[in-house]
Parts: sequence; structure tokens; C-alpha cells
Amino acid sequence: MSMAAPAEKKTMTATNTFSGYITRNDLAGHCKNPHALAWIEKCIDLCKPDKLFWCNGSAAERQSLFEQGCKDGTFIKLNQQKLPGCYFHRSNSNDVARTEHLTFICTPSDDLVGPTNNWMSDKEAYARLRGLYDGCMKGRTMFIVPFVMGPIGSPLAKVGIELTDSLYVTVSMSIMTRMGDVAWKQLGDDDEFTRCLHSVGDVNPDRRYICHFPLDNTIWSFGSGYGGNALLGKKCLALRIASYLGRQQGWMAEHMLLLCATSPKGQKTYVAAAFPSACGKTNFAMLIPPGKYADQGWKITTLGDDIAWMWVDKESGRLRAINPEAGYFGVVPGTNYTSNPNAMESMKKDTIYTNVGLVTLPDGTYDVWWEGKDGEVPQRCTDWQGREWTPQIAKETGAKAAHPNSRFTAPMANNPVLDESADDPAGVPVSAIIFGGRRSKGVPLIYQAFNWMHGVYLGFTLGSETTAAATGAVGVVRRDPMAMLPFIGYNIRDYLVHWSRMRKGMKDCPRIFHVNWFRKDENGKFLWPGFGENMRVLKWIIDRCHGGAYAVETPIGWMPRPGDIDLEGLSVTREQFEKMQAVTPEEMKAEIIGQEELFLKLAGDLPKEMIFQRELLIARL
Ligand code: OXD
Ligand code: MN
Repeated sequence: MSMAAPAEKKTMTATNTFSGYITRNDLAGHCKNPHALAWIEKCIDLCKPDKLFWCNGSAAERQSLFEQGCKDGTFIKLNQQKLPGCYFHRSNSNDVARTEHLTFICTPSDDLVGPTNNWMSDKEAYARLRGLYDGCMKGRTMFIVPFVMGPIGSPLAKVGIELTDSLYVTVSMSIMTRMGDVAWKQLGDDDEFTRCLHSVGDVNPDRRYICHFPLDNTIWSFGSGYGGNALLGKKCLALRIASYLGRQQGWMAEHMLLLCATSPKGQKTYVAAAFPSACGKTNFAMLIPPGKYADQGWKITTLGDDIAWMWVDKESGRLRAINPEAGYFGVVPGTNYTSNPNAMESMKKDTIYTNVGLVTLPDGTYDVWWEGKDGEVPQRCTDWQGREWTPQIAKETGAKAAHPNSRFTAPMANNPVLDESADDPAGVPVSAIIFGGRRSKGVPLIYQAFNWMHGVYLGFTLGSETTAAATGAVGVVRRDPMAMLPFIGYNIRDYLVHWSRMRKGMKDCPRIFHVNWFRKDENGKFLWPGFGENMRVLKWIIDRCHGGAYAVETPIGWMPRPGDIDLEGLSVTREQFEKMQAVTPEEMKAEIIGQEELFLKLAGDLPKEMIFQRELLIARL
């Protein structure tokens, strides 16, 4: 896909500046796109809302929705001197993370979705969910939320319309996407938009379905208000549906942060990195170069912290990327002025805090608290479930004030280090792709793939210990290809082939790397300090991209020698660094055997390149 102007055939619909409740009779007067109108009418017939709310995406609208939410109990206003424009939200305690076992790709045949997705026949899914949606909005309001994923005017930007009965979802979408009138302008008279229908239903896990219909560009989500299940522009559209569309249209939707490193000489290097959920993408995307690097003039700026859409620019033959989102939906616990000062600054204003601890201040207003926040631990607060929490209760019962997957939702414009190209429809050229997982043993801090195909293999076999971002056991190694296991919207076989094919269009392809910030010693202590110090590893990566750093060939890939990564000023010794990089033949064998389950799961469906790469690795051992 080249950088052409957006399709000319679109006729621009007049700007609609209205926001507020409308009647069914008013709908046609507001919705000028006939395809959208017909679809909204159908959804109204099905869900039977009492009221309709037309969103225009303005700041005044967001403010009035917050106020309405404070009245109906959706939000609690936080102390506006301390946290201007910030609100607290508590979700149902059964609804605090993505529910992968209730997430389906719905197509006529299961071969389209492959072995890594839950499949439901599209007919069955429509029938089952139609039954649930029937009358589900009686007594409620249906919010009509048009949005754009991607900078306006980008050749990759996609329009979606979400119909939801959740005020929380509506306001969150106004932060996380380019929401409102702008979407109608981008859409024009086209019928190419993702039809997103959402209801919280009765928030019952037995009646919870997150269903994707890639062949119909449609998402139906029922029974959950959790961001990853309910903000349908994010995981559902920007990853699952977009990955499918990307394969059809020759581009990629990936679970990747996107950052720019600017050298003291002003050279910009754009880096994309895929880490599984809650493995530090937000921290890495907002990294602050430590003392010496900052003094020298190194700067890191953020384009995105979760999702990248990438295509090959025909003229330059380079991979370019945009971040389709407009906000951050970040994990709160553990975030502080040491781990991520830029995230702390980003959530100082105009932010929704979900499922953190709530502190009552002496004047009766509220503040938020979470495990790992700077400053003093409060004497008491209300925990994420609304129960009393004190340090003593925590000691006795292990109760957390904030849920481990509690989140902040903040506009990206709040980020002090937002990259100047974050809104550029032309995107940025990607020089490096990094894959990384959370691995306490056996996986080195950093190495580089021999070439693109070897890099695809590293991404494919990516393993990580599970976190609280999804329901289920925490801390077991799970293979998470390209950190996309829960997000590939079609057959992984075709996804891997697509990765290989993308290489064909590139004259100069990004270098691919593998990192592991989480290796531990025999006593369970992290070997690498991480956070800002990851700059040292990033510097080697950048130098490798520009032909400026040395590496030695090892069986698993190119590795820096101890002297090639700057350790000056760190308490890490050369010997400790060698320990972090060392992989014994036993560990390598264990890793290869650990990949067996993935290979068996995909047996018969696996592109031969992945099998060859594994054989080559074994041969090198
Ligand atoms: C997220 C996730 O919320 O990956 O970004 O779960
Ligand atoms: Mn994510």
C-alpha cells in the first residue's frame, strides 16, 4: 500500500456538531450515511433501548457524560485540585480482565480461524447473541459512538461505529480513539466501517461473548464492560479484525508499541516491539534515558504503547507504521515515578482510573492509590471491590487495594514525550522490531535474529509467563506467537505466511531482536535493572540497525559481547552480564522442547519455514 491520498470517491458528509439525546425519528436527520443508518435502525429494533444518545466527540460532551456518570454511579469524581478532569470507576468484580475463553472468531468454517482461536459458526453466533441482545437495552440508553482508528487521512485509518449501553465505554472510547464527527467525515458515504454492537447485559460470565465476524467486518460483544472486551476499537477491531483485513489488503496489525529514539546528532530511529500483555510495553514506550544518555542528548518519544499497523511503502520499500489508538489503557499497579514517570504525568489529568484503591481525603474528596505508588501507604482506603482496606488487612489476608489489572485510561496528548509524528497519517519508517517475553530462566537479555525469516521464527516461538491481563493462572510459560496469540483474527498458518510474504515488498527490512528483561538469579532476584536502563540495550539495537555495533555469531543469533553493551554506572558487573546472556546447551534444549507443544498444536498447519528454522537451530547446537 503506497501513501496515496484517501480514496477520492468519498463525498464529505456535512459536519455534525450536535451532541445529546435524540429520538428515533431524529435519527435520519443526524445520520447521513445510509449504510450506517440502516444498520443502527436494525440494532435499535433488536436491543430496544429507551433512549438514544448521539455522540459528536467534543470536550463539552465528554464533560457532560462524566457529570451524568457521577449522578448514576458510573463514576466518582476525584479531587479536582490534585487530579483535574479525573474520575474513578469500579467494574463488576467478575469483569476485570479479558476473557479469552469467551472470545470467539465466527466464520462459516473452523479452518478460517485455525487452532489458536475459539471458533463458533457465524450462523450460530448470530442466533445465540441475537437472543441475548433482544430487548437488552430496555430501560437503558444506546450511545451511538462513531470513531476512527489511526490518524485522520491515513491510508490505513479505519472507521468503526460502536453502539453501546455503557456510559463508561462511551467516555473511554472518546479517550482511546478519534471519536465523533471526525469519523463521519472520514467515512463519507462508504459502507466500509466496522459494525460494533456492545451491551453489558447483566454482566454475567455465563452470558458473556466477545464475537468477531471478520467476513462481515462486525463485532458483537455481550456481558462485559472490561476495556479489552468492551472498547471495541481496541483489541477487537485494531487487532483481531484488523489482522484479518491486513492479510486481505497487504498490511499488518500487530500487538506492538512504537517509539522513536533520537540520537544526540538528531538521527531518528523508529522501533516497534511486541511483548505480551502486561510485560512492560507502556514502560518501554515511555522510557526515559538514564543520566548519561540524557546528558548526551538521547531522547525517547512515544508513538504508541500497544498496537501498531504497518505497511510497506511502495516508493521507499520500507515498512511504515502508525498507532491506531489515541490514548493509553495502561496497567496501574507498579507504576510510579521510578518505573514510568511519563505514565505518571500522563494520568495526572483527564484520566479514568478503573479498579484502583479509593482514598477519602480529610475534606471528603477522593484520591486514588495502588500498590507500588510513590509516597506513603494510606492508613485506610476502599479497595477495588468497595471493601475496607488497611495495611493490616493486607498483611493478614494478602488483599490488594488495587486489582493487579487495574487500569488508567488517558489521552495520548497527556504524554510529555509524545512523538511529533504520533498524528502523522504517513506514519514512520520502522528500523527494528523487538520481540520480548517475561522469562525467569534460560533466555538471554538480548540477541538479534540472523535475518527476517529467523526473526519470524523468534516471534512465532515467543514464550512468556502469564500475567493478570487475562483471566486464568498467572506465572506459567505460555507460547504467545508475536504476542498475538489472543489477537490473531484468523488462522495462524496464514498469519505466519503473511509475515513471510510481507518481506517480499521490502527493499530494506527492519532488523529483528529478542529481549528478556525478566531473567532471575538463583535467589529469584532480577538480574537486569530494567526500566530506564533498558536504554543501554536499545542503544545496541539502534547501532546494529545503522551498522555501528559489533556482535558475535552464536547458535541462537547475533549477540553483543560483554563490552558491547554499556554497563558504566550500573551495579551490573561484566560477569553478571555474561550470566544474563549465557545459555547452556541444556537450557537451549529445554527451550526447543518447550516449543514442542506449539509445534504439535499447529502440526499439519505449520508453514514449512518454521520447521526449517527449528531444524537449523538444532543443527547449530
Ligand atoms: C491490553 C492487553 O490491555 O494486552 O493491552 O490486555
Ligand atoms: Mn495489549
